[in-house]
Amino acid sequence: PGTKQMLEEMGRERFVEWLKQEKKIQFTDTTLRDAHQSLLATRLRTIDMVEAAACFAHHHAQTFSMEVWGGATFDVALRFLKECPWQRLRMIRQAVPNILLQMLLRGSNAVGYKAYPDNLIEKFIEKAAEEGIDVFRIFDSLNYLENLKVSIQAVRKYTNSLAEVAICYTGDLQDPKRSQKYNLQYYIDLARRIEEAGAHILAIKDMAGLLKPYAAEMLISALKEHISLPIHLHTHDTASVQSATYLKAIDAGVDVIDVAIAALSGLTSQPNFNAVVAMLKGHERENPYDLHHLNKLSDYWEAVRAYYYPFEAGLQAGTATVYEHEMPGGQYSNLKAQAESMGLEDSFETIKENYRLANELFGDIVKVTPSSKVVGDMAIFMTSNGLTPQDVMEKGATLAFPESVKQFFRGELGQPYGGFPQKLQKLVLKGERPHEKRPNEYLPPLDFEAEFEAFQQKFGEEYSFLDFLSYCLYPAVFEQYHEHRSRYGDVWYIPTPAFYYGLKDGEEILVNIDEGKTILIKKVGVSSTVDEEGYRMVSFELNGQLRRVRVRDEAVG
Ligand code: PYR
Repeated sequence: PGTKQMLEEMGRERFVEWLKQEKKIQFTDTTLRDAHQSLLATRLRTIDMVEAAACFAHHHAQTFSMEVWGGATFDVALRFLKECPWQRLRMIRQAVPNILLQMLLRGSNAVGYKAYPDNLIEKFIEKAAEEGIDVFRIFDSLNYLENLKVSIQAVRKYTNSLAEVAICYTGDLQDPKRSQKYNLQYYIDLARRIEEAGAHILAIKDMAGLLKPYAAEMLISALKEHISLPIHLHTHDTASVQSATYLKAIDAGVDVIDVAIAALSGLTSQPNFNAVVAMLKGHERENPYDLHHLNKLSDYWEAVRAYYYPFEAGLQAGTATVYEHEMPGGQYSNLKAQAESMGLEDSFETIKENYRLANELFGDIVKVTPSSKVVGDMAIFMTSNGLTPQDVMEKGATLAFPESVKQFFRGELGQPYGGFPQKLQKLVLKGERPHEKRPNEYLPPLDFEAEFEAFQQKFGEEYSFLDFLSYCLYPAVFEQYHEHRSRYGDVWYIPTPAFYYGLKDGEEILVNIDEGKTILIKKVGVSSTVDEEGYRMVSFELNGQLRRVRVRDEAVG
């Protein structure tokens, strides 16, 4: 049996005991979530995932879990791919009946960027578990435990799934200066409090790839000594030494590690699954895998990755500058794109340096979604206005700080460890009073019955309660998704090259529109003229029959 059946049969407590005493190192495959979030701007489409997921689950059934949902994938599915994230989860669950499915949950921010009402967080967790999530990896972008408690309790109370609670790793345990604030004692104390709060598993979330091999040995050994939870290690291979970190962590007793299939691994993604399996050959904790088959799966992903080339993050080789700026793997490419869109592409080196300086100004905070965006926005603000940290402190009273910076200092993300730097907080807030409690406490609960009814009246009864939850998290994005869907119907089954680049004249594609139902589309051509309303006629053959449709030419104003 796979881990899914084991959890169901054993129940949570016995399953956790099994995991702790299991000698073989356990693997989480992140290919369908963090790997493409960190390499391809989260753009991987469901159609490219499902068969590969089934094939992986069939051939590598000893895998601990597959991370397939949450983080940025929820937003991107609706916003850019015009896909329903819940449908994706359901399809993956069908394809993977045997392995635990895992998601990344941003605690009080769910899968968004701001705090939501507690009862929305609880309902989201309950429904995500019903639709297939077995492991909730819950983190807070400031390691603020108060922001995690509602999620931990919801997993325990409303589901049979596992609450895996993450400590975000930052700084450098080996550097006396960088470990003044985030030292071994900090991590041990936080881990103890996480254990007391009811976590089933502890995750170390090294979102920027800062945990070097000897620091990992130090950290995992200390945690194993002080807490009794199984430990799951997550990292990004930005500097390209993280397989060594895994080896040291495995020797120190870590229970599970995160890896991605070779073709979607490395650099800002997770370490290479295939290579880590090969590295552990002969190790006393080896968990044997069919490496040849993992390599074949990687060939599939290499071919699929080519469809997504416009979204490539562009990093060519490992970079140790990450130890200076500490930018998370998923942020690097986004910040670069943000800089380019503002005409600052030549200033990216300055932005990275300002990122480091902004973090210092903020009192050295944990940087991961959404706190990393605050630091990124401040770095861009400093760069575009030519401000040094000294300028910020001297002219702060007259500066219009970015909105995300104001939200941070108002306490809308929670309370940073060690508190806010008070002088800067006053300069940013200009007399406004900050929150002192967790941000969700200020939000009234949702009235699900009344609001779901209003939602269906607005969008139609074909939308379910799950769609309603998408709407609650992302109202404007959902509205655009609905508009797109009203015009074009479901688009998830369009093959990716056709979805992103359209068809060439004469090109034919086979589309699976439903189980066992296939249509053949051949593009014939497009009229050379645009009518007075800005439309062109597109001719195509549908299963051999000539059809014509009027399509708006978006290039015409
Ligand atoms: C996310 O929140 O999306 C991360 O990957 C940290």
